Amino acid sequence: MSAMAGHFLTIEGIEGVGKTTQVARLSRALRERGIDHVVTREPGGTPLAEKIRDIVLNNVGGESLPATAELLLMFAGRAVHLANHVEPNLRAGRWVVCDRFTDATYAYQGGGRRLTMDIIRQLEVMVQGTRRPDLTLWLDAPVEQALKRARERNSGGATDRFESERAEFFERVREVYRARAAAEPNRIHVIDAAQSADAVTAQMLQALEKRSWIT
Ligand code: Z5A
Repeated sequence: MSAMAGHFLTIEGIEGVGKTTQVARLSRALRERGIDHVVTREPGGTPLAEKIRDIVLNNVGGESLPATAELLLMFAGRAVHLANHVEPNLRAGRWVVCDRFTDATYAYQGGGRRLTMDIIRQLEVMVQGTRRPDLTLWLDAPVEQALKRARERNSGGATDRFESERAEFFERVREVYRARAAAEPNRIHVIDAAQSADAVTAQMLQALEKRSWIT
């Protein structure tokens, strides 16, 4: 990373845990401190990658999407997002705050869909080279609590391919996040997302202060 490069910060967690809420709050806190940054998400983040997101999340014409195709589409979108948005912004010295990244692939396609972790690792190297997040904030809360938040938010609305999964699926997803956080404690910072939104924001800002990224 050059001296000018920005920080690559990713936010992870299961469905409904509060990522979207917290990314908006974090962005506000960075703006107040005059930190130049972009907020983005995966799958998606550029016009082309958002088209791929639409294919992955919504049942196009009701046709089934095999788990292997889902995995490849996640990495196809990521290749586009990295080349056209993430890397140029980091090079320009901006922070990139990304709602989900490759930890989600390990958690959802590896844990949830039970695809082989080694294949995910190979795709990660192929698509990202050595690019990894500088810091990942894993918002963790019990599955029931997170799904309750998601249900209340969605009430009456349509569900996507992941939202219709059962609690056991999200328990497997959470377990992979937990294992990855234990294996990489310097990169993955665990945030107790069962608390109030204000308390979660405070923990996130403390994690950045601890690294002297903000004061
Ligand atoms: N996916 C994948 O499989 N593989 C990959 O590699 C990648 C992604 C990158 C993207 O869906 C799906 O793609 C995702 C995994 C998969 N699916 N799932 N599950 P998405 O981006 O549309 O959805 P999401 O990432 O799951 O996020 P979400 O459902 O939008 O939830 P959230 O962003 O974590 O939560 P929220 O919208 O901020 O909050 C939910 C509700 O709770 C809302 O009403 C809030 O006001 C409320 N809330 C938030 N925080 C609190 C607290 N602290 N207390 C009380 N209430 C709260």
